[in-house]
Amino acid sequence: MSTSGTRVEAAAVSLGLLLALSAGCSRSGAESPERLDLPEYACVDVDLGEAASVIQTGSNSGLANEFSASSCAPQTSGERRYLWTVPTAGTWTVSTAGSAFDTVLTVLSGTCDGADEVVCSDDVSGGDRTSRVDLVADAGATVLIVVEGYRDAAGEFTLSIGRAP
Ligand SMILES: [Ca+2]
Repeated sequence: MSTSGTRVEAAAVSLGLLLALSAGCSRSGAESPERLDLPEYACVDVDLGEAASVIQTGSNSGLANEFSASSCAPQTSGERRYLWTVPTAGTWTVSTAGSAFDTVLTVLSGTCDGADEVVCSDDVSGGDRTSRVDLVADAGATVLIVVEGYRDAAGEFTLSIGRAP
């Protein structure tokens, strides 16, 4: 009886592993191109998928100003937009620490045409003009992350996402 119980358990474990692997494969295989082709995410520059740790460098220099809806600061600069799917429930920190200019960071839920601001940040402090937000989210939630400059500020930036400390 205990032998049979062990077999069942082992079978269940490997089935679970197979399911997890195939789900992971289909997600990553479909990811960037297909998702960005969806009209509701046409504004997205980079699909970050379900990454649990992100460090992306980018630049908003010379880009068109297509988004000016952040409630944190006035912006006329161009922006970069990221799509990110929250990998596990909890509190996540999104930051532009290390950026070379005065950034504004906005996290929105919804699609490109109907996005609602969840949280935004202009300056971390009076002496630190980069931006940082903490986001409490459920697993699987999809958010748009917009990095831009205060007024017309532009340059090289770093976007980081990770578990809140
Ligand atoms: Ca700022």
